[in-house]
Amino acid sequence: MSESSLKRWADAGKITVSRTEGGHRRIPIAEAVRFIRASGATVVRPELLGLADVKAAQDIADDDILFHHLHEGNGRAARGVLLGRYLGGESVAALGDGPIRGAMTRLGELWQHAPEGVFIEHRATDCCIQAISALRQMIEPPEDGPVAVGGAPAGDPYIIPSLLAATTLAAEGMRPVNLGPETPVASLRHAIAAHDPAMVWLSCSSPPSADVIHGAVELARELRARERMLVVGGREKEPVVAAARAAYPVNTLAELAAFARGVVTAHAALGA
Ligand code: B12
Repeated sequence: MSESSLKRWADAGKITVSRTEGGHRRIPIAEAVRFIRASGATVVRPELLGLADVKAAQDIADDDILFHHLHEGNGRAARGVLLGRYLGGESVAALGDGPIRGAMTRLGELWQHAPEGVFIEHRATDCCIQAISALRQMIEPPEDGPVAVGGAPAGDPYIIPSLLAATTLAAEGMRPVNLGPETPVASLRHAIAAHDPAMVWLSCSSPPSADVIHGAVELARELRARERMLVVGGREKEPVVAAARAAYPVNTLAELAAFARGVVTAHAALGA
């Protein structure tokens, strides 16, 4: 687009800019990304946004492409696919529930068929974490958005699910504090005391121990008494949600996004 249209949109408030001391307009990357998604603009020269590896949308829509790049350990290409699809308008939740989950499931089956399967899976996991982290960095939730705190419980080493939950929440306007894998319930309590979150998430990918289940039951009760919610997701959430009746079971990131929208709306109404 031309410089003059850009200036016009900025002055009309369609793009939020700040001014340098010299009076020049400055557009934060997160704001540029928001505008591109909202307007359906095509990114012709991604390198100008510092996104050198972003691929043209038509080359990356096929979910096999992400699997292929992760399988080959090509982190730059995997990042380009995710960022390109996000800029093209797909939501973080849809990318997580769809191509990312699909690719990781296929990668997790390799060890049964090939001796080098574990090596490929571990390499792919690192590439995938880096790609999602790049996406996370492009999303700047509003400073007055409601806080969410969460992680995976003790004994659970899985990084990607909680990282995706945090990125999904940020995309919906919440400010996530992701404590990541192996987080004891006691540490979640410290984070809750420090941040007063509107929502707490627990991502369960490993079968939870009796201690984890007990801790989640207590935490869910405490949070409900304070009108806060504990949402529990992940492949191994069933034992936790069966015991913790005060917790909200959530199956997908799309559902989590819907929950977050409700929290953000309620928060805005309270602030207004
Ligand atoms: C990477 C990986 C590992 C890595 C993790 C690295 C790391 N630090 O993150 C390591 C090497 C540590 C590992 C270890 C093991 N693994 Co493993 N692993 C995987 C793999 C390939 C990918 C996991 C992943 O990140 N998936 C991507 C996420 C996004 O998908 P997801 O978990 O399904 O999450 C989705 C939903 O559940 C939901 N969700 C998740 N969390 C949350 C939270 C909230 C709040 C919400 C709303 C939603 C939500 O949203 C996500 C998107 O839709 C899976 C394969 C698979 N099917 O997932 C095997 C897999 C889970 N592992 C498996 C196994 C067997 C093991 C080990 C026992 C291997 C061993 N012998 O040591 C250990 C056990 C570790 C433990 N303590 O539990 C099996 C489990 C089989 C079973 N059901 O019993 C799988 C299925 C592989 C397979 N097909 O055999 N693993």
